Amino acid sequence: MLLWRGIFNIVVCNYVTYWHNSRAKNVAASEDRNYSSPVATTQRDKQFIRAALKEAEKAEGQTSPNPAVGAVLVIDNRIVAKGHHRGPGHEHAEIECLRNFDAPVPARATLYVTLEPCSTVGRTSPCTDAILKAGVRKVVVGAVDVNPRHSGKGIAQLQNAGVKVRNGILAEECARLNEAFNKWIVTRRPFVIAKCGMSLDGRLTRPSGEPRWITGAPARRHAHHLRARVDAILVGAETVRVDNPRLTVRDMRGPRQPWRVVLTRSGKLPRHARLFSDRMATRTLIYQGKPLATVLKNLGKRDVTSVLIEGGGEVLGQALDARLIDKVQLYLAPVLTGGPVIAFPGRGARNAMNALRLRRISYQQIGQSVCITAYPKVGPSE
Ligand code: AOF
Ligand code: ZN
Repeated sequence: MLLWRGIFNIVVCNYVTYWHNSRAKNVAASEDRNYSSPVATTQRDKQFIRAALKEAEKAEGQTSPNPAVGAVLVIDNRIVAKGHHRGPGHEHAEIECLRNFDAPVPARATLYVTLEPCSTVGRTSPCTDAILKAGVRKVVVGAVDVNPRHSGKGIAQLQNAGVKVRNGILAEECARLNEAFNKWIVTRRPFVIAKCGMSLDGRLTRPSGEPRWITGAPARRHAHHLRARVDAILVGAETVRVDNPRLTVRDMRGPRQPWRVVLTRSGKLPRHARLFSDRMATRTLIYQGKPLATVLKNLGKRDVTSVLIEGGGEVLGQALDARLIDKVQLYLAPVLTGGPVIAFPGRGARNAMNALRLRRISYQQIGQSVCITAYPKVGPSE
């Protein structure tokens, strides 16, 4: 699995790099005569792709299994229309943007879009056709769509029809916005986030008789926001027995309730637990006696593009041992509990060389806790 994910990342990264390099030549060739200089063009492109990203973020976490995409139409350095994709079956960002403009598009207009326009019929018809039909002559793209159905084809189609295309503007930011979609659409496996609140000594619970929370309210609120962005939240049976969690999305914009997934070996689960008896009970799935990898594969088939593992330790340990984690979001509270309930037990790494190393690490203080987000390194050479 690790090897496969390594290959996936290398293929995608190399492909994107190759694409950017080959586009770089076209960028110079396709400069509009009116543009002052390549540096000014890039600055302006970044500025408007940033505006398109802001549009895309409006529906972040609500478009699954589609990506979040934003677009702006610019005439004479002014944004004249905006649009974003709202989810499956809804219009794509470019179409919404052009519809919002609602007038003939002059040849000097430029369409900025965070993701390469699609080129084949899906739930909606191809954006490339609509762009050409609208008379758009210049398109600036953030990231290539890694969806094999479109990847590179949309840009090629536009160029073949004489449209000037610049690509790879803020590509990393644009791709990061859809990190879950980008994995799922290529592998059909969900993007896995391991989340937990722990003591400084890596424990998940406090001594019995004390409040069960390790981290403070601000950190818990912060963590809660993650739920609104994923397609499924996964916990082990012991967490259901001990904590009786709701795993719902509360106090947030957008009504989407992620699947609630329970892993159990014995099948012995409290029937009256909230997950099985509240008004969201139909959003709970139970997997009995299945390895985590099999569960994830099955969830991927159900169009689950992202899974948040919320514990307990046993499931987190399994995910670590099987190298199924794509991102960690850990909250460390300034407390030392000691005791046996550790955050990632499992078999553990055989030696330091085999430990899961992290990269792109960010540290954020939230209340008295520190939130660490990071991504596993995919190969020994990184
Ligand atoms: C775009 N603009 O705003 C989005 C795109 O089933 P459909 O027709 O909605 O197509 C979904 C695919 O289109 C999706 O997997 C992704 O590759 C692309 N998404 N493309 O031009 C958009 N959301
Ligand atoms: Zn499209």
